[in-house]
Amino acid sequence: MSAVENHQKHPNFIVQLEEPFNGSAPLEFLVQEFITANDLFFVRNHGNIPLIDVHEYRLSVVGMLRAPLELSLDDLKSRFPRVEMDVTLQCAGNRRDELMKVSPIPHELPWGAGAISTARWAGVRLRDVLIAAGIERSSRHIAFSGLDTVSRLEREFGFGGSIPMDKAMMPETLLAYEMNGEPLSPVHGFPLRVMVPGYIGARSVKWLGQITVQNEPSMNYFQRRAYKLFPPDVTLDNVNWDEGIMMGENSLNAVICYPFPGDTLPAGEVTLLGYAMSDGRSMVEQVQVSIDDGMHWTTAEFLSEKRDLWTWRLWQAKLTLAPGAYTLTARTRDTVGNSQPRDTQEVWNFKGYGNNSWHRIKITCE
Ligand SMILES: Nc1nc2c(c(=O)[nH]1)N[C@H]1C(S)=C(S)[C@@H](COP(=O)(O)O)O[C@H]1N2
Ligand SMILES: [Mo]
Repeated sequence: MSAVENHQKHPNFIVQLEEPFNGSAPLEFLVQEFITANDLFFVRNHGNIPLIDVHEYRLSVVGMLRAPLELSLDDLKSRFPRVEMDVTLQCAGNRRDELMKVSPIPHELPWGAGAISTARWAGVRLRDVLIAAGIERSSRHIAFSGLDTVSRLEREFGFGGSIPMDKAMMPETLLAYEMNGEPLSPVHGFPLRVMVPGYIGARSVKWLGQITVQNEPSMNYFQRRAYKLFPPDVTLDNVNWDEGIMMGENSLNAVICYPFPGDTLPAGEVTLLGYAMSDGRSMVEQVQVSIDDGMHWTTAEFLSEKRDLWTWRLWQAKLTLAPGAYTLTARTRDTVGNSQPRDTQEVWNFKGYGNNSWHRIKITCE
């Protein structure tokens, strides 16, 4: 069986890496539906895919709590109300390939713009579990660790990270056991994962084994070293890992999914398709496209009415193009008027995270 079949993915799924398994849908598949089908949902793994026996499975909730808990999946389902929510998950490495053209980014996966997908998640609210465990309101961070095995710095441990207590107590932050009406598949974190809407994907820890309430951010490699933002002059050779900003919220982003870079299309009316994603603080208000690098803009039309902080908005824009070569540019604005950085150079960082510069693709019309 191929890796794609083995992990229940679509025949057109693009495998970034087989071991550990990483991949994403072709962009034209991604913008077909508001909800991404499970077999097209991107996969980002740093280690193995643990096969967990749900009967043996226990989630431990420990740390600064009056009543630490050990919960089976059935305990979670029966003790806490079920909630369903549409959430778009975006990897911090989405659009890294454009940063790599500015300057090399060694040891990282060259994600295109497909490291983003949307699902309807079902699970319980993290806050309900923390309250049942007697959380102390003065505690500051909620740390998660996964039951997978990752090797870094000659050590083996589970992938982990943390979020601030305030975010953990928000009603949108879930412990999810279902994705689009099905139990999580092994690659997406069976039997339980965290779902932190509005935050980089890395905080949505899969195969969740432990939740720890503490005063400091997680000591896990993926909180302390990876997923930090550094200025452009910092490289692997001069980095001080104690500096850098731990990433939390996403950045406002817009992408053209159709046409594709390098396409040759008949001149005349061309319909662009794409997505726009909020930063988790204010909603996407408008998407615009330009053929003259931002001198003039055409406003795109949203393909659905739904507008919230946690999901993408799919859009289309019709342009009439005479024969010639074009650079198509897209950008979005949110309800408070924030927009995106104009140039990729501005956002370049040696780990290649958070690229939300204006998306540009080159096409030709004949
Ligand atoms: N345990 C564990 N959780 C994890 C990861 C991982 O490697 N191990 N990858 C993280 C990253 S970087 C992202 S972007 C999302 C991807 O979730 P998905 O594979 O369901 O798309 O899972 C996050 N949770
Ligand atoms: Mo990620």
